[in-house]
Amino acid sequence: MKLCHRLALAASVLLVQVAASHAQAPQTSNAPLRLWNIHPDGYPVTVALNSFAQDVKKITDGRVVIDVFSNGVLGDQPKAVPMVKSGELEMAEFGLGPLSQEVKSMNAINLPFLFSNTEQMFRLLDGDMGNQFKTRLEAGGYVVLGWYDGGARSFYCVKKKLTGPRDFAGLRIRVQATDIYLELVKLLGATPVAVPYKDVLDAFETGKIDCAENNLPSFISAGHYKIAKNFFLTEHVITPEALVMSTQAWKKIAPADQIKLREAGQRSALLMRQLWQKRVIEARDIALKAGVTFERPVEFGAYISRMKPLHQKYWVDPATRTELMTILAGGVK
Ligand code: BDP
Repeated sequence: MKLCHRLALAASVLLVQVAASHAQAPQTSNAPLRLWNIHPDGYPVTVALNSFAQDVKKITDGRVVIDVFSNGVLGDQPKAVPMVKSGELEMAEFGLGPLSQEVKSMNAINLPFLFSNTEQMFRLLDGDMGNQFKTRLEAGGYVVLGWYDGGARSFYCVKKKLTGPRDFAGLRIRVQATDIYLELVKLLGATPVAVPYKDVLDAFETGKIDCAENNLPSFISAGHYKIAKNFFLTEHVITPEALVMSTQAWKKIAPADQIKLREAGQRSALLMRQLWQKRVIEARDIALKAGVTFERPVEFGAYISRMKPLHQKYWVDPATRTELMTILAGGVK
């Protein structure tokens, strides 16, 4: 075969291959959107995000493709939050604590001892108040596609068995690096130590901290239960999380697909909330089998009165007052 024929043949083979690969690949006009997630495979958040990504690909006929990056491989939460705001990262699922560092009015829903259960919280979030929060977050750089469940957070320690408010004195307690959590721990008479989520187990092992606080599913999935066997069911913060998209990235999505993304986001949130209920029960069983002991406060009055300065601060702040009034009108612990 002459050289020119061989070249023509090679070119046509290449063309067929390119055409075939195009037939398989989705016809996306944009690069896949990266979705940040701190949790491991199988965790309710991760399962819901994967289902969201599949749903979106299907209902947009492959125009919007989402790649879920779990286990915090794209970086820790405190770094990821501003990256979504600036548009460096397109999507994420965040806890409200870190998010309220960027959008201050979100602090209203993150205060301690506001809700008795998640139903109270979701009644507000799925209604007008949730929509007001969405507007504020959107102005701050985050489009909310779904309110996820962040569960009820409680304290747990390696050595100390907590049973009452006085037991907190002098303990070094790991918190997220957010104002409310830092303040909350100080008001209990302990020392807050801000440690990124992925480093908490290490901080326990090296003795940098005595205790931490989190929900039961994270207590298990992050392995904290292997070392901190004394659990104190304070449920001091009942909090939502949010599936968010960077406002910058959102503007590049066609309006018809934006509607589809919102619908898929809401479906994933409902799925996540269902999975969460189940996971809390499973997590408790795993903890009990591993020898974790559970204590429960006898009454909450002493804790709530210690939180007064914190509640006061956000009560007088115009950025949070209206939301706080709405929440209190909806039921207090
Ligand atoms: C987990 C939340 C995650 C927080 C983490 C923490 O899902 O958003 O970053 O707690 O305590 O339960 O840092």
